[in-house]
Amino acid sequence: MTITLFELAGADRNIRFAPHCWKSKLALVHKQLSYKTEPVWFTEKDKFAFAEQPLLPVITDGEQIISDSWKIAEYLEDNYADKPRLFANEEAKAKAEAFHQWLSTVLSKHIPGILILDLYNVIADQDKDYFRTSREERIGTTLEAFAATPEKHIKGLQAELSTVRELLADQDYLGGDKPDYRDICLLGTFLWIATSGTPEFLEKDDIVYSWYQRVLNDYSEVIPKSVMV
Ligand SMILES: N[C@@H](CCC(=O)N[C@@H](CS)C(=O)NCC(=O)O)C(=O)O
Repeated sequence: MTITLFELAGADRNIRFAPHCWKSKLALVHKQLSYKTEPVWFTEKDKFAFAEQPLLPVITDGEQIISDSWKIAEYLEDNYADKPRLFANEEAKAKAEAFHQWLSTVLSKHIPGILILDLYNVIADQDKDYFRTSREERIGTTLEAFAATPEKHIKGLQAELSTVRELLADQDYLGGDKPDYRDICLLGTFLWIATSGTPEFLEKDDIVYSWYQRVLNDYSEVIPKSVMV
């Protein structure tokens, strides 16, 4: 049975930028599962109406329908326990959940200011009104005003990464000597920036940059050529 991953796509349906969708795709690759993807524009929510909620990623696996990147990671881990682990044990899972939460609520707040206008240019024409209206309501200003100082947001992101730097000081991966779901979550977040059109957001002498090159190579089978350096 093939798993299908429904994920957000750009005007060019080969462009996939959504961070939570990246997390699920990377989790599928990590677990060496075969899958196909179904690209979805923001205004094509009818394509996954069966999931009875409006956000992506969604996966289907036979009769199973799972929404939400964290629930998808748990599902894949529980149902494909003989495949490479996303969480080495319960302690690693608890750490990954806390990290996932930190990424979504703390690190990610620096990111829209870096990429929101680039992303607007990448998405389908039929999505632009929906994207502008929903995002301007969320940020309380125009996309153009919000995107006026990307350098400030890049600096904020780099400063926020100090806790990641501490972890990487004496290990190659957030998971230890091999990647786990924490590495996948951070890589998915970085791919959001890189695939939206801002490939350079880390200093080359940053230990996080070295980690980024390492995981890009580890998951290279799904990394767009434009992101590989
Ligand atoms: N907590 C959810 C968040 C999902 C989410 O925010 N998905 C975004 C894409 S990354 C989405 O579907 N946006 C569609 C929209 O804003 O209409 C998860 O981890 O999967």
